[in-house]
Amino acid sequence: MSPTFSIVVPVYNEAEFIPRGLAAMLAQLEGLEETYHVLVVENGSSDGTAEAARKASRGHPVTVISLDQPDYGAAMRHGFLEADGEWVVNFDIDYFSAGFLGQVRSLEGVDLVIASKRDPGSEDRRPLIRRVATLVFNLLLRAVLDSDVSDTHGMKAFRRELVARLAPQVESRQDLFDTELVIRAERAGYRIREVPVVVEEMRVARSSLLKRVPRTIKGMFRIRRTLAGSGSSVPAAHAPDADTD
Ligand SMILES: Nc1nc2c(ncn2[C@@H]2O[C@H](COP(=O)(O)OP(=O)(O)OP(=O)(O)O)[C@@H](O)[C@H]2O)c(=O)[nH]1
Ligand SMILES: [Mg+2]
Repeated sequence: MSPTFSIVVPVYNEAEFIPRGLAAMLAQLEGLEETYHVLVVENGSSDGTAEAARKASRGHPVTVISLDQPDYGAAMRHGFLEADGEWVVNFDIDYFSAGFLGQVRSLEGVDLVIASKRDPGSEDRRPLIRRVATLVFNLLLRAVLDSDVSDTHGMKAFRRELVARLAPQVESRQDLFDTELVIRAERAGYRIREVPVVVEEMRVARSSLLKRVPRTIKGMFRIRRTLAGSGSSVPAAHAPDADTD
């Protein structure tokens, strides 16, 4: 039977952190009333990440998938399309919360739930530079993609039907896969709810903002071009209420 939550966790060169990160995640999930399955998707790691994940997940409802090329977006896409839960969720190995799943469960009439670091009720305990990066990203979502969503990075839960329909259309790989999926969902008229979150780093940040910022800006303009080229901003054929399949 398919679980309530399919949780996709992309991982890359995380052999050192996985014993702590995955154990903490599984300990939180064990407290859930709902059923769940975790899909750890590794690609291109050179440090034995997949073996570490298999070892740390023994005895738990976890599948570890290994692919070739290091690519966050490709790993997410693969995991999302494998997922068979009622809700398809994404967690990072260093950023997750079973409490978020409880919030998702309590909401009705929603297709996509985003734990937004920019929600007025959120508490972002990360260093100033990371918070500023999130603010800039938020402004770009508005300015470049004309979006009302305040955050697309981090924890999210999508109804499986949305994923099945829109994930195959997403062209972005690397960091912008989930951003494009959220924007496509917004433009297709899916019901989106943002919920507050407490963000605390489990380890020192390892990604370089210097490399990431120009890549993100370029990627957002590419999404804008792709979606402009795909017709109207609200493709009726994709709107949940106009389903003719
Ligand atoms: N499969 C896969 N996972 C990746 C890749 N790059 C990053 N990840 C995973 O994506 C998640 C988020 O990556 P992080 O390195 O924590 O990056 P971040 O959270 O955006 O930034 P900081 O934590 O602030 O450095 C983690 O679970 C990583 O292991 C990749 O190329 N392939
Ligand atoms: Mg992180």
